[in-house]
Amino acid sequence: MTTRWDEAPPEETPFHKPADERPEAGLAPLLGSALCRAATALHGDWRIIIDQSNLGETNPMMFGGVGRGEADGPDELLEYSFDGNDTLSVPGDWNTQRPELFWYRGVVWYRRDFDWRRPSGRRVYLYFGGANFRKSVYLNGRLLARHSGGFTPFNIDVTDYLVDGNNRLIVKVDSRSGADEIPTEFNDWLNYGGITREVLLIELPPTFVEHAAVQFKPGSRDTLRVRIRLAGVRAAGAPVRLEIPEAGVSQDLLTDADGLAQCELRAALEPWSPQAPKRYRVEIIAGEDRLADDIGFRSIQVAGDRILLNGKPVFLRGISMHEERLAAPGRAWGPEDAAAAVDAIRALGANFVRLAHYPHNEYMVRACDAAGILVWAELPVYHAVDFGSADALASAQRQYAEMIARDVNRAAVVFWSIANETEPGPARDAFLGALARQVRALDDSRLLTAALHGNRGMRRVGEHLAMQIVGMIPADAPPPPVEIDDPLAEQLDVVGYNQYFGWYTCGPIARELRKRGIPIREADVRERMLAAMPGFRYQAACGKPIVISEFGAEAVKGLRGEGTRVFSEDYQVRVYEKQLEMLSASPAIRGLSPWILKDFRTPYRLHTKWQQYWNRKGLLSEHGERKLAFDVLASHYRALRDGDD
Ligand code: GCB
Repeated sequence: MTTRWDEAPPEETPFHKPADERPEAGLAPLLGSALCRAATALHGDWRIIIDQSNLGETNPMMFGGVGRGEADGPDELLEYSFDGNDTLSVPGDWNTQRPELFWYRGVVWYRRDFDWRRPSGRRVYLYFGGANFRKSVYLNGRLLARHSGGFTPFNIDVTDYLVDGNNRLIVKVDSRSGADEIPTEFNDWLNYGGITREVLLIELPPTFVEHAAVQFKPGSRDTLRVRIRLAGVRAAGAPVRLEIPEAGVSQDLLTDADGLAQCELRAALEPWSPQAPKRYRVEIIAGEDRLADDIGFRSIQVAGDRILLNGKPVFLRGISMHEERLAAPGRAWGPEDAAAAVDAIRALGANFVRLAHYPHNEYMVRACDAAGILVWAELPVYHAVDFGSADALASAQRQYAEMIARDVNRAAVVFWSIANETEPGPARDAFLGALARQVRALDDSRLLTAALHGNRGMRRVGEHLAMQIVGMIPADAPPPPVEIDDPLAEQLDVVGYNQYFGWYTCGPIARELRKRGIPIREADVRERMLAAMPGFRYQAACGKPIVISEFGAEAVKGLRGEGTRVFSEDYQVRVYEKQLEMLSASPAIRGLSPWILKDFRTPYRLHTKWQQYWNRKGLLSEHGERKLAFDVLASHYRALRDGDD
């Protein structure tokens, strides 16, 4: 190794660090409706270097000189080069593009050259739809910005850093998150690395619409709440106009000195709903800038333990999904992947999808908006986050703000979920309390929810079953109610609840009984559990509506089996049948999003025969083929739909 580690970056190295060390240093406020703007996409093959030891930024013989490009000639020793053969397609995860990167967690450097003529008097934003996880963005040799978080967009005002002719963009992507991040490194899904979403150059006039939120005022179906922020405003009184031509709306507004214009106005608008996902073309005009987006309007509220959509009770016939392609490996992105997912959701007869466990790409949310599919959106506050960490909270709050800024105008999004399966305790309660307050302050027009952990409720019912098996209580003693006892429920509008009766609940009972000298096979406990499930009742959670945000069982496509054979399609069917019977009997349950639409990749599933690093709870196989349980859920939803939509 000839590299000198002690060598300081030479003076002339155009390596420049933003003085600001925050993880989101150098970013411009997020552009709203970015996908609706004319843009130059920087897609296609980008040159890459895999930097497993994370040397690039610190070693001057390597990337200390990112701006210089390649060596001057054959005599200059630089121990890096982008000019080999290695490329990755952007947008795209790296795991499924190169076999050596399948399990890789670490740093990859991306380089993309592009031609640009500096337009005079116009601003230029470099917009990333999402890249996992920590990024540093260099343009023409300068480190312009950092961002962390794998699933939300960010943008940089690059106006002053572009040159006429060739420009060189280098992005460092480190797919590792960290103990004080959201999510942490421990997740039951493969956390694909790379620049997984769009990269756009967006040209803007000097004064432009930075963001606009146009939705019904909460609870109303005839009054719009409008909030428009212009960038480039120097003094109060900048004019901006809102038009919804189809509804005859034309409203002139003036900004304050910060560029903010807001109002409420009455409008006769046909509401958006799953049956009729009506969207209007909404135009915002500010000087030379004209931003148009298709926006639907609806109200979503709770009344007691009911969920009201446009004032009428709605039952959420849903499904959960990860952001993976349906019939090909890897992360989903773009209109085609979204259309395929929407087709599968519709084939189930669903009107609702839980986009788990992180913000999915904007194309998916827009496709749901167009198709009339209600959306549960969530942030990966997943399991054991370091709830005492101020950094983790700051990260969650920033990522939530980015998701809301991106999706605030999507009528389909009815839930903001703040957490999945977290354990109650002072630190967790304080963390999620702060997050809940922030989300409500940013957007009070959606319902706040979280997927609570069913482990304690399941354990109590399991203990009852065990006592029946050993004869401590009569066989016909009614089971205790499934109690949702997490104090977080009080802070939510709708209580999400994950439970796995019929799957995870049986082994622990059999093992515990055997430990106490009672010889029983797991198969027998499974049979007892399936027989008992239709009798389980869910206790109302603080009188609020409940959505069963997960249930399921694993099955390998094509594996058939008698009785309770785990991983067989037949047993998955049995669990679905009993779950649906059980859940239909508790009136406070106002929706379901079983786990999960499609088998998904995960480092957690180590059964080398049946799982092979796939979580097999999909109703579709990893190749997108239907398992038998798909039809069980579809016919249940068809029956529920009669008379509805
Ligand atoms: C859960 C988690 C989800 C897992 C699922 C499972 O409760 O929320 O991320 O993948 O269970 O399959 O165990």
